[in-house]
Amino acid sequence: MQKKLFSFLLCVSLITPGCLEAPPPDMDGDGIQDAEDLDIDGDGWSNSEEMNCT
Ligand SMILES: [Ca+2]
Ligand SMILES: [Ca+2]
Repeated sequence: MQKKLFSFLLCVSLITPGCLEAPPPDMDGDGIQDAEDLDIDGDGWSNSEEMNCT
């Protein structure tokens, strides 16, 4: 009984954080979050190039 309760709580604790946390922003949807993506909108121009040429 105790073991069952423990595994139930373990499952809940593993599943719950994933449900509550919003996924990281990913503008172009390539699976690389904006914070780490060198080309956040996926148009082939890197972020630094777009800063220079709008
Ligand atoms: Ca991305
Ligand atoms: Ca871009």
